[in-house]
Amino acid sequence: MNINWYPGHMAKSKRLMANSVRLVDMILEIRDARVPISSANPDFDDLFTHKYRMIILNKSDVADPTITKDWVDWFSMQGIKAIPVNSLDSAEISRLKSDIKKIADKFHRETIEKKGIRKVVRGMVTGIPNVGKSAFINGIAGANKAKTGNKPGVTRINQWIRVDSYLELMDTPGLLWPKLDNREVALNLVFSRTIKEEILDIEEAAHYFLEKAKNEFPEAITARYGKLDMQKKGHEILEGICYKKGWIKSKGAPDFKRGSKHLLGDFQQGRLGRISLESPPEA
Ligand SMILES: Nc1nc2c(ncn2[C@@H]2O[C@H](COP(=O)(O)OP(=O)(O)OP(=O)(O)O)[C@@H](O)[C@H]2O)c(=O)[nH]1
Ligand SMILES: [Mg+2]
Repeated sequence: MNINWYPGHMAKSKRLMANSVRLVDMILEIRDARVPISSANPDFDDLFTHKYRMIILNKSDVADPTITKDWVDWFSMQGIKAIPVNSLDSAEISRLKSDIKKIADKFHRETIEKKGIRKVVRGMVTGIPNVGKSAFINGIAGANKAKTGNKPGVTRINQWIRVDSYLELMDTPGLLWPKLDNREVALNLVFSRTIKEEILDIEEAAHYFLEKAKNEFPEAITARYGKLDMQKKGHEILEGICYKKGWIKSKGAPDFKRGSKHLLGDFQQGRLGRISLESPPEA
C-alpha cells in the first residue's frame, strides 16, 4: 500500500520523544479499545525498553464491552496490564487515577528509600493520533489543560501537565510509524479516525467495513439503515443502504461516495452502537 501517511513533523516528534524517555518513570500508552492492535505503534517497543508500561484501552464506551473484557484477559495472559476507560467519564477516570497514583506512590517511595530524595514521578502519555491522549490527561488532571479535538494531529508539542504534588504527565503528539504496509490496519485506523479518510479510498473502506459487519454485527447495520440482505457482498449492501436512504445521483444510480461517508460518520459518532473492529486472536 503506497500512501503518504507519515508527515514530516512526526519524525521530529519521535526524536523528541526518544530524548524525553529518560526523564520519565512510566509510559502510559493509549490505544483505541475498538482496535487495540491496529492502534499499537510498533516503534514503541524499541523506544520504551526497560520502562514500566501500562496500556489504556480508551474510548471503551464505544467499543463492544464483551470484546474489551476479552482484550484485558488477552493482554493479562502476556503479563501486560491493560485498563479500559472512557476518558470523558469522570467517575471512570477517577478510578483509573487512583490506580495510577498507587503505581506513582511506589516509584515515589522507591526513590526516597534508594536515593533519599523526594522526586516528582513522571509519566509519558503516548499513542497514535486521535486516540484520546489529551482527553485522558485532562480527565486525570481534573481540568482542561491540554487541547483536544476530534481529528488527528491536534497536539503538536510535548507538554508537561501537573496532576498533583508529586505526579506529572507529559502529553505528546500522536505518533505513527513510517511505513504502512497492512491494508486492514490502515482501514481500521480510518474507521477509528486515527488517520484521515482522504488518504484512502472511502468506498474501499466502506466495503471492507460492511464485509466485517455482515458477519460480526449485522443487527447494528439493519437497526440503523433498515432491512437489508446481509448475505450479500459488501458493495451490494452499500448499494442497498444508498437506495434505502435515498442517496441517489441525478440519473438514479446509487451515490456510493455519499453512502460511504455516512457509514463512516455513523460509526465514528457511535450511532451504530458499541462496536469493536478487532477481537483477540484465538488461543
Ligand atoms: N467516546 C469517547 N471519545 C473520546 C474519549 N477520549 C477522547 N475522546 C474524543 O476523541 C477525540 C480525540 O481526543 P484527543 O484527546 O484530542 O486525542 P489525542 O490522542 O490527544 O489526539 P492528537 O493530539 O491529535 O494525537 C476528541 O473528540 C475527544 O473528545 C473516550 O474515552 N470516549
Ligand atoms: Mg492530543
